Amino acid sequence: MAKGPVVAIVMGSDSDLPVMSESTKVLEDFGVYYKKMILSAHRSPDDAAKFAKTAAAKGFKVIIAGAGGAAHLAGVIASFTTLPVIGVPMETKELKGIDSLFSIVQMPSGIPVATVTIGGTGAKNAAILALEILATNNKNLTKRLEVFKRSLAASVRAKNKKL
Ligand code: RP5
Repeated sequence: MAKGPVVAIVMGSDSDLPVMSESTKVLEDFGVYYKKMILSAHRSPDDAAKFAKTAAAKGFKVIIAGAGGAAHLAGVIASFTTLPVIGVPMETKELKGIDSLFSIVQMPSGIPVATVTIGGTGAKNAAILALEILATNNKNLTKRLEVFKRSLAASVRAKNKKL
């Protein structure tokens, strides 16, 4: 794995940080370098575009983008890069994150964003998906993901045994 950060975790606001820390926890567990940034498609669009245009040249391999409400960050970033972009819809007070989910998932033909579920589970799964993308080129990471999947099966079996 490269020494610099290979996963970029971007979010629309510092209010997204508690949810997006579910992504950082997973990457830290796997020892994968990441960089987190606050960038807004609406409040700092020039900075978001600049980041997206230069991300590949900086060595990033995958981008995770979390945003809520009219959540355009992942889509705007995807429009400026060929790197895979994973979108995490934030839960919102008014519409419970359905607004964020629909904003992220309904991309036009040609500009995909891999959209995960709303909230913390989505942020966690976004990191696992990022690891799976990186693992296509990294046998060591593949093995560690296999161990992780076996641990999930073991935990289900343990719960079943307890019933
Ligand atoms: C979005 O608006 C952010 O991603 C955040 O989820 C939401 C609310 O932002 P704040 O008003 O808390 O800064 O752009």
